Amino acid sequence: MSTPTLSSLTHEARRLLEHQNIELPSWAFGNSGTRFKVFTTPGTPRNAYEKLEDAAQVHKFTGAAGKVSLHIPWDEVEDYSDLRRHAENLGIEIGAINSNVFQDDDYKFGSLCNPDPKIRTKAVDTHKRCIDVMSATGSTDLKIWLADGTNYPGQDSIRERQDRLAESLRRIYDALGPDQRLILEYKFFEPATYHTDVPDWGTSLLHCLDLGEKASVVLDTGHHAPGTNIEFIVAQLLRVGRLGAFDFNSRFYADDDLIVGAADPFQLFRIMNEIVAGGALDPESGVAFVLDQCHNLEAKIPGEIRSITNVQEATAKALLIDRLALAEAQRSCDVLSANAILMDAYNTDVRPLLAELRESKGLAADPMAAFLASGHLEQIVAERVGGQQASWAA
Ligand code: PSV
Ligand code: MN
Ligand code: MN
Repeated sequence: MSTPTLSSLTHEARRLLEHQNIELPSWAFGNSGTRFKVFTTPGTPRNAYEKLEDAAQVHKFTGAAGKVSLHIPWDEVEDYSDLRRHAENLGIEIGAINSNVFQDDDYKFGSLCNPDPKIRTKAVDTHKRCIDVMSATGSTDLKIWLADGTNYPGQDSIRERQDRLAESLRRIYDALGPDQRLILEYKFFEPATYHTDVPDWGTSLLHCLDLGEKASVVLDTGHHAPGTNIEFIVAQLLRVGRLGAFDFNSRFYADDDLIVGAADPFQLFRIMNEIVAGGALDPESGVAFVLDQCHNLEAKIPGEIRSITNVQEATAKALLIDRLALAEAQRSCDVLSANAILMDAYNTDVRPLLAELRESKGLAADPMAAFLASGHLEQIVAERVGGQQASWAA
């Protein structure tokens, strides 16, 4: 494929690319690290307000990052309506509210699956508080990731824990407002090592189907065993209308939370191919595209800008696939042609096309260069002292 320009895109493909909106995690802007060390970065935000200000910079220069996920209580503030106003003044919105039921001593043996009913109620109540935060901030998504699981065979009943989970989720689900939904993330390991209570998309989907239409699965790209065909899961969940959100990131070994598209850009392209094929890029599709990353070594705002441009590149390539020719090759079982059509799109340099798209929206062609030249990094280093730690070390 010769180097494509904006006019190489169909009207619909251009519309989808222009309106692509990728949600940023507030915790990407805080200090984070590994279990060995959290390195502090000069200029790190000291509170949720400043995290939103940094997120707004990513949106200002990319035009494609208009929402921010919050994590409660990491982003605890006195007045959530005021935080919402702050976001609106910055030209962004509050996205998913992430519950935290993994940093309290009471949750040593689990939260929603804990054998003790009092602890389960405490965890349910935490989620009800998150629903209040959603109502105050205008957020529509309650995102649940649980650290629940066991380390040893026999430690607890796997089956009873599923029953407790179903009952706890039901209590949370019943507290949702009409325009709010519950999105349930899975992860096959960590911190529990023998079994986790929501290890895979099948378990998450079973609970979501049981709960009702306002429950969907969250697919975090870092939460699978090596070699897992993630695009198959995407296709399967889209088929049944239960892909609620992505947590995008990259992994080399475990749940590394590195910049999306850095470790395996081809995998990201294959995922975006299924997204485009399934019509899920449309903002009305109900699929939220969210980053779940930390920047331990690199600067945080530039790290998020690179992540957005990586997703845009994979998306543009997926939109350039000649779908009519692909369908024809697939129908006639022409294996090599079908594969070549996909690879042709993947091997296309879409950076000039995206630069053109940005300029057509009044943005700089190169968001990274424009941000670095803006002086924002120098300004926050001078103004902010004693930045906040983002998260646990995982
Ligand atoms: C822990 O694995 C985790 O990275 C999950 O992916 C959550 O989405 C995130 O933390 C925030 O709670
Ligand atoms: Mn995640
Ligand atoms: Mn994770």
